[in-house]
Amino acid sequence: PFLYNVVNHEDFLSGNYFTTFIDTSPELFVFSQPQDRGTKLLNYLAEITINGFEGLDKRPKPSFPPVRLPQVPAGPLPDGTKQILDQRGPDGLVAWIKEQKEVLLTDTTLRDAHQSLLATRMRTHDMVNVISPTAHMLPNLFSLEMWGGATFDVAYRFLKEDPWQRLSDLRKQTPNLLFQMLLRGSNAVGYTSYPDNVIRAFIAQAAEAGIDVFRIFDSLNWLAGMTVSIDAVRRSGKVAEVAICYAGDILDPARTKYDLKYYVNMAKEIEQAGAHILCIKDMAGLLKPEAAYRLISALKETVELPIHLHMHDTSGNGIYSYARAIDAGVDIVDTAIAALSGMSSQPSGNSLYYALQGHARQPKADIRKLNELSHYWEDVRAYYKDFESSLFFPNAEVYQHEMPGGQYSNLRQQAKSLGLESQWDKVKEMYRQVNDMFGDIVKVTPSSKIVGDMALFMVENNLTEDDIYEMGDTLDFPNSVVEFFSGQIGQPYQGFPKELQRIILKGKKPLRKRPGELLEAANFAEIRDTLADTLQRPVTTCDILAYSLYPKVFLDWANFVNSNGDVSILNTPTFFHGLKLREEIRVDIEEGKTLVVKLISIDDPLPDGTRVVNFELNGLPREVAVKDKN
Ligand code: 3PY
Ligand code: ZN
Repeated sequence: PFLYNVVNHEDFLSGNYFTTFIDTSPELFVFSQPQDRGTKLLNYLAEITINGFEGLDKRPKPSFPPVRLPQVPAGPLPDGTKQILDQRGPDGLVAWIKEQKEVLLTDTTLRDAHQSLLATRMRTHDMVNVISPTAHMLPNLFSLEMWGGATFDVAYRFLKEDPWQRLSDLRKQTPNLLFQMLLRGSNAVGYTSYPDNVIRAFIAQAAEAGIDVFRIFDSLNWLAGMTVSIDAVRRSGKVAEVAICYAGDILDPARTKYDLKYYVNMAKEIEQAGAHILCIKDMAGLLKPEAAYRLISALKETVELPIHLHMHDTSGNGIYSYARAIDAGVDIVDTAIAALSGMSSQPSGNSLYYALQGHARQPKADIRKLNELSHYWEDVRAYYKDFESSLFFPNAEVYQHEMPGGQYSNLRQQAKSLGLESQWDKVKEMYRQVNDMFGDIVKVTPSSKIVGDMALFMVENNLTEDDIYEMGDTLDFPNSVVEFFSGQIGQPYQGFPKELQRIILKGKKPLRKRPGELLEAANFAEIRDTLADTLQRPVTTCDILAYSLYPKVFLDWANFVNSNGDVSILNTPTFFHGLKLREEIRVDIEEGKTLVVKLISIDDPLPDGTRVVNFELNGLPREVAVKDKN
């Protein structure tokens, strides 16, 4: 009504007014239909109750005991690293890190842990419920890694929620801890190269929305793929943590490509490029304990930067490698809360705490609180049983296949969908063989996916390495492989294997430049216009950026929201399984506004397969018709 008063006012209509806010805010004039959030929510609940959640086997809604949510401790929220950054800036933060005697911890529970264990399916709802206790109970953390990597597109694509909203909801309740994200350099949070203006705008917006530490990597360890990001992070006043992805094995004299010298040189280049922190990103968990000691020792002698070590615990040796890295002086390590740690996830913070008992660098943490938080995550993890990865035991085979923690279950799923599940051992072997054919490359999103695609292609078509060289001219290689060899995700260290490149490109000339330099800049104004029609609400910069990265994924999500509303407010069992007969739920749609929804009955299908689902919404009967797809 307020807006209508403005636009109907006589002075406004005659142009006799002075506020520039109105002139410069066209979004004030985008009027959406009054939304009936209750109706939209019933649409979703009816659909899920009848047809189940896409991609999940439909089964009766399981019962879960109440989660053990820790109480927020009494007393004010303790200050943390966020205050240090805000008061002293990135350089002040770096100086502070170097003064710490104890090793610092980054907790990855909200990002990499569930990306690696639960196919990235953790919903904002379950994060927000525990964020205030976390902020109170773990004030000594260096940071919370809670955004980026695959969580961005999975939020829109599968969870039907807005990752920017997640960031904002978590930020509000965590004023004391640094928020950290994983940024794939010129691939941002996507799988392909984007124009420089998209990378810059994305970083500026993420910084504005609450990200403090940007862990930047390039999937081929190509520094040129990271320089735009480093510059943009520095301009935003935030912390540029620049990663070297760990590849090869510095303990194996036969693997000369990525030797200690390689890491030392790259660390120097990263320091010169303006990094605040150096990260060793061991995305597969290949850094053996003695290698960790030698690598960190050498880097400590080489650069002034604090060093942050990221590992996955696939082999089960993670804590041992961390302990050796800590002896060598590593400043920060990544751990997850016990209940979401281990295997393809990060080593457990709870275990590391005890592993370093009696050690001068034992991290500052309250172990009882870590355990309480772990109880919460143990209960919540049960909601996501359907997404559990298939890796149930420490698997030292990772030293052979070298697959990143986040890829293992994904590739296995892909193999299954191609009917290759019984040949999984062969796929793993082929993965390593493809790596060697490609010249022993760094394997992390997106380069790891390319190696995986080629391995599946070869197993599916029963091709050997010799076949590729002998009959490659007649083969239709996967798109991602062709893109890789044409230089579209960057240049690998020591270049492409020439013969294979010639075969795969079939005469096409590869790119030698940085792809971002050649891509046409995104036209944000045009995107804003495109989105205005679809969104039925003012278009935000976050929307424009999400669309720039993922046009189709974003539009699908926007259309979903138009029909179903904001489903992130549902509890997780209801989101995945709908309602049981006679079940009643309370849904807080906004502060002080609650919907009470009860499923009364489901009618038999009509001849066209439609069923009427009968609800009570705030005590009043409501019907929704749904096509039964079973
Ligand atoms: C990602 O890019 O999502 C990763 O987690 C890489 O390790
Ligand atoms: Zn990781």
